[in-house]
Amino acid sequence: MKKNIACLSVIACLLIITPSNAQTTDQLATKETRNLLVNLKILLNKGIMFGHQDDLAYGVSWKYKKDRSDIKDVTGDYPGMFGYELGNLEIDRLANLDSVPFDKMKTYIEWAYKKGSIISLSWHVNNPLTGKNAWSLADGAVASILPGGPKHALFLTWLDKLAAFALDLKGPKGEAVPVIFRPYHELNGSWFWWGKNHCTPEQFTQLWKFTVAYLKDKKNVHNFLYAYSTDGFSSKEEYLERFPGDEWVDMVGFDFYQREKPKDEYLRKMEYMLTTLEQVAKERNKIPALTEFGGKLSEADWWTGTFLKALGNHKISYVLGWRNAGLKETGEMEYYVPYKGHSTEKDFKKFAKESRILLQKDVQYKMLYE
Ligand code: BMA
Repeated sequence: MKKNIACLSVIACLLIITPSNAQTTDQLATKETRNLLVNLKILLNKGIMFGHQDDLAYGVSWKYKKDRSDIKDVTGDYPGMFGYELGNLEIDRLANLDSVPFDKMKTYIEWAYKKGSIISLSWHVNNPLTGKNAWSLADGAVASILPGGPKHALFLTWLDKLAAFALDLKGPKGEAVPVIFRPYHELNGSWFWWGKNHCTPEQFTQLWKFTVAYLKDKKNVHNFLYAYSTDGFSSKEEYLERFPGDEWVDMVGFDFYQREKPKDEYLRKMEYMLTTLEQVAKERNKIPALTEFGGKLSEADWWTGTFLKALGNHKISYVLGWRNAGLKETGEMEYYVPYKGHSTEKDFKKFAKESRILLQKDVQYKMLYE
């Protein structure tokens, strides 16, 4: 009898922790997607994946060179995590708002998956009400696309295109490539049409839920984990004000750039936000991540002198450095990770050698999708 009970409890334990039982937002998430969620949780105890937006597409002084990456140029290895951006897919452009062709993006994503890195997709989606870009502000844009709204049908066609792209991402065995989808980001700011001053918390959460439900239930997209990602915040209440609910979110994160902030202020804010984020993640059984960052790269030791200190002993899944756009048409220089010859190159190498900073080779053998 006792033996039977022991047996049963072992079986029960196994059932609890098997990936097939992972609590993904999407109950029908693919095996690889469920495995990813379980493995991300385990990996929290090992280190932080280093990510870079548009890494394989271009760097500060180059564009579309096979296998090139500013991170690889500097460290000899690729990022453990890659970010790509879908804005303009919904209006049938061949390239996204930062000129990355979607067919190339697809090959970068499939390559990253094959190499064992993880992938996140953001979506600076155009304003469905004004027909202009994501920064085109109009009160009522969110309301207009909710069920019953005048732009609802149009927005569904945009989600259809997003779904088609997601379903077309394939691994070597024909399996769908798991992706962390991070829509409607920086939602507590007001610079995007879905931002704080342009819709109520209820409208925002409705938008979130209907997007997720439509993708998984109507379009059969089962390779998404969903990331809720704010901008910087100053209280837990602010962070959670527009949180759609535990059953609609897999990951929690925030975007934060140092810009002109003095080091002390940056460190203080990061410490507060990462602590709060970890608390939220723990309470709600979610995976925490720094979903975008950028630092003061005029300081030669920024990586070990500031960023590593900001990360402290926090257990977060990944940090995503934004894009190395280089010199833009506006005359502005934009980059967030070093390139060969940059003044922080040496310090970045030191940073990347830290055992808990994970590049591609460090995550590869963790087999995050198995
Ligand atoms: C911003 C800038 C823009 C870019 C946008 C979307 O932070 O990098 O140049 O168009 O992100 O990627």
